[in-house]
Amino acid sequence: MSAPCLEVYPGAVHLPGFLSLDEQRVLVEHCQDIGNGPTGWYVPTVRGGGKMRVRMLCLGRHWNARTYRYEASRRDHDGRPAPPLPPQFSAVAVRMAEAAGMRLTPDVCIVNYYDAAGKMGLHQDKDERPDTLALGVPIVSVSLGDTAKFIIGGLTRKDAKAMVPLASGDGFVFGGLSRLRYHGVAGLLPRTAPRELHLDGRLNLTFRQGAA
Ligand code: MD3
Ligand code: FE
Repeated sequence: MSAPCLEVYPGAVHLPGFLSLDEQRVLVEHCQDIGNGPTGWYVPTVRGGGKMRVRMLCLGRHWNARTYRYEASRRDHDGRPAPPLPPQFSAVAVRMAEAAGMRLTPDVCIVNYYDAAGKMGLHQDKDERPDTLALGVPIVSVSLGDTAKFIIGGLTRKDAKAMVPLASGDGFVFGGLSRLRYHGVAGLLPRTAPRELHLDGRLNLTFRQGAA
């Protein structure tokens, strides 16, 4: 028995319903514990001065929203060292990559928290090390809570786009030729989270290699 595995584009593999409700609950609780602690959630301000429409938490390394570089401490926010990346989190990402026929050794997990108005504009993820990008080492995404309207395009901003609903417990692995595709989140489908998670909105975890 294995969960379904849908290759949306070469190297872009959707794993619907990969995580059990119990596995989801453990991740949600752990993220909320860190997020509500002293090195908790913040709203990044990007280059140009705009605020992002998500709350963020970087584990293992910090992604600086001003410089688009990874660093040890939250220099664009409160100067605190990034909380460690829990090994149980990384283990989930490694399992998902394996189910998609890929491999990564994550050194960072970026947790995005979307409330009802949360969204993320179209962008590429290319701040990781050049060798990681060139080799197509995947980013692994874990969705928890409300379903997201995830938008995926091509290698240029104007390419055709598709909408893929990402539901709670879904994995998505973006490696190989899909590693540099443009993507974003158009919004949430409100009140679609499993009630048992006690999560208002959505958490997305992205695991990355090459932030060190
Ligand atoms: C496709 N997060 O954190 S995850 C991000 O749902 C980000 O919070 C979105 O985009 C979210 O950078 C989407 C799915 C994702 C992540 C990385 C990708 C899709 C990707 C890299 C290349 C192509
Ligand atoms: Fe992204």
